[in-house]
Amino acid sequence: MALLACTGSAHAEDGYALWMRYVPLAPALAADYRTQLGEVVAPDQTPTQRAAREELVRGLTGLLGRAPRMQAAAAGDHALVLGTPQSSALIAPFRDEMASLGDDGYLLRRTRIGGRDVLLVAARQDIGVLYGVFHLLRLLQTGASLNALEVRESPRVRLRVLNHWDNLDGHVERGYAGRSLWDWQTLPEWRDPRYTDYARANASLGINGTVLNNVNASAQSLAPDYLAKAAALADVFRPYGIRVYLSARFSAPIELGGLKTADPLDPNVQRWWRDKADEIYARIPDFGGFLVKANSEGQPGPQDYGRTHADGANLLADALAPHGGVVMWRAFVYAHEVPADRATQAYTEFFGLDGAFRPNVILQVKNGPIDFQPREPFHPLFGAMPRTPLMLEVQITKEYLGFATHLVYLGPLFEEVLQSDTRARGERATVAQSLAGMAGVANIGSDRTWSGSHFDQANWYAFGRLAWNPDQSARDIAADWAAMTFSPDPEVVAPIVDMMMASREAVVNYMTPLGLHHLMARGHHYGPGPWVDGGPRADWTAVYYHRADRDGIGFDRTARGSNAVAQYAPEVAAKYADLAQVPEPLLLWFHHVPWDHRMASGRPLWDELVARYSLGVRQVQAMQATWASLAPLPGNANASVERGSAPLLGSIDAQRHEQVAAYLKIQLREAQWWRDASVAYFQSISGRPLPPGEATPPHPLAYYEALQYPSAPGDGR
Ligand code: GCW
Repeated sequence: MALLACTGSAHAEDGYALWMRYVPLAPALAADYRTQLGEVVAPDQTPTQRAAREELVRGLTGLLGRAPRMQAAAAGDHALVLGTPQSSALIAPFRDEMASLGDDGYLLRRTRIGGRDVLLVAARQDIGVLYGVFHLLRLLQTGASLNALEVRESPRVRLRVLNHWDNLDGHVERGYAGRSLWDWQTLPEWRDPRYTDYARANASLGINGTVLNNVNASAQSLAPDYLAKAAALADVFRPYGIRVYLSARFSAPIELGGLKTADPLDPNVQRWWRDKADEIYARIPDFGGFLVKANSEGQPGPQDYGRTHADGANLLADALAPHGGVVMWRAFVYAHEVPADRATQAYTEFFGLDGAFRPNVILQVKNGPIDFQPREPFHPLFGAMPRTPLMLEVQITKEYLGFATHLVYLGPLFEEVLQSDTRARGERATVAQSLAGMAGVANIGSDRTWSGSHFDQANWYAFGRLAWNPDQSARDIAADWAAMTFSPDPEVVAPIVDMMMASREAVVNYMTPLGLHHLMARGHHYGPGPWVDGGPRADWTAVYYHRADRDGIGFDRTARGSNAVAQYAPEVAAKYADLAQVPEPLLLWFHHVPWDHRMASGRPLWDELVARYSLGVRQVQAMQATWASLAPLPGNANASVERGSAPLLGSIDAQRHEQVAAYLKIQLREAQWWRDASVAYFQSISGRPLPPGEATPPHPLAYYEALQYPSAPGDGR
């Protein structure tokens, strides 16, 4: 309802509707679907049943041009039947064959019942029916055939969770999409309809959990007044299968409880957490549990008391266990007091704790060993903790990938880590195979587009789809998204998908090619800062990571250097440690390499590095050209807005086309800035001439070094 209200003609294509636009399909297709679907038989006794039914009505009305006929029982020749064995007599006969679907799975099937042509959206639980409705709507939105439809789906990953790094004052740490979506001031009384649309969007992907507050947590989030607010959000999300979780500050027993310690072995501390858990469950009976960042980047934790991470996690796990809650304990732990290579620290800290955690603890591990860089190798903890459930944490918000203004589709990045073969126990074992959960640091805020840009919606979308099934292809997901978000016309989808698929490599090239990492400006991470040195901690500087000198560049993580390679399974370690075998995209992650090292292209490393930076800029220009080819045809855009329908062949509506084009201009300017500043800096170190044909940066290095952006968005604080 809220969505319809908000997407009247005035806002027809402002991005608010996400991939759930439900604009009219081509008339012939719509007519065909109308006949095939016939009347709708759907229960409406529970909130989730009503959510499924309403979504279906909203979707069919929009896509097919008129509201479906709702019936109590199938009467006509064709019917679309929704339900579970409990809610529908028509579905009950399918009970046995749905046994293996699990609680969240569903079945879409074209079949005949009592002489009628029926399309079933069937599941064991109401939530599966809602997921099935979204799947069916996706098929219609992408123009798929419903003939002989037979889809069985169950999620491969149990916990599919967004992490909001939202502070209670509305600031979103590393957020580039406006302020926090949660209006703590007006909760719990006012339940903004936007919360419902947020839940719909997540349910459309199968996302089933949300951590409301920043991992750099305020203890205040656990205070009674904030729990009442969180409970109101939980009420809104519940029909959509989304559980609420909270980030817990480890020292909350001191700050809220007035205790003298937060020592996990102290009986008073244990009692405090048990009482707190009881209090939370009294308000939120299906509360998901806690997410914890401890003893990392200044956060309190068990090590403050000489205890281990397992002691800390188990403390909270014991408090939650009687209620069925879980602890998602983050492995993003490093300390600058420790002289070891930062890339090795999480593994060193945790791998010895395998088997020491309670069953309801899940270790949440970032995709790579440093920090959400444009490219990292997979984290060595994957495959190394057979007795501990692991969650993969990825960053949907683009802290290190150009914020919301750079068009970077993260599907290929997520896919790359998910398909990485850890060679655990010497056999093929991808990261995707063993996941207990996937967490995505959300890019969602108060911006009208939700995600800060139209294309950043694709990253939320891809995260959700991959969390459901981590073996899906990023390209296929992009194609679905583009069809639903812009137009199912193949002449629109194909170029957009190509552009999206190339975009991740482009950003790697113009920011951190060939395995370089963490070269962003200090603090806010906006723009290039390869010269960043000094300050409070070495592992927050760029020079710590690139180690460029007169002779060469790169971080030696072989046995001659930090030996981080030894944290991988032997086969993987051998590959990464060998200059002849290491994949070129990870070369400078693992090796310090002379400037004249011969690359696959035949060029010396120095020339290749400069060429990569320039290539990145050209790749953005190519995206611009593709986008320009999709410009609205004269007269078309307005017509489509007025009709509220899809744009005509080969074009995008003017409103969104214009904003994307403007953002691509920003991206090109900044890609050029990255290239010029980086080339100027590395040339000052290598002392080598630019390869023939490479333009000299327009400014001296000092100019780039002097640029300051104290008000860049999203900073941590
Ligand atoms: O990427 C870094 C960010 C911090 C963040 C931290 C983390 C929430 O720069 O802002 O803090 O990671 O993941 O804990």
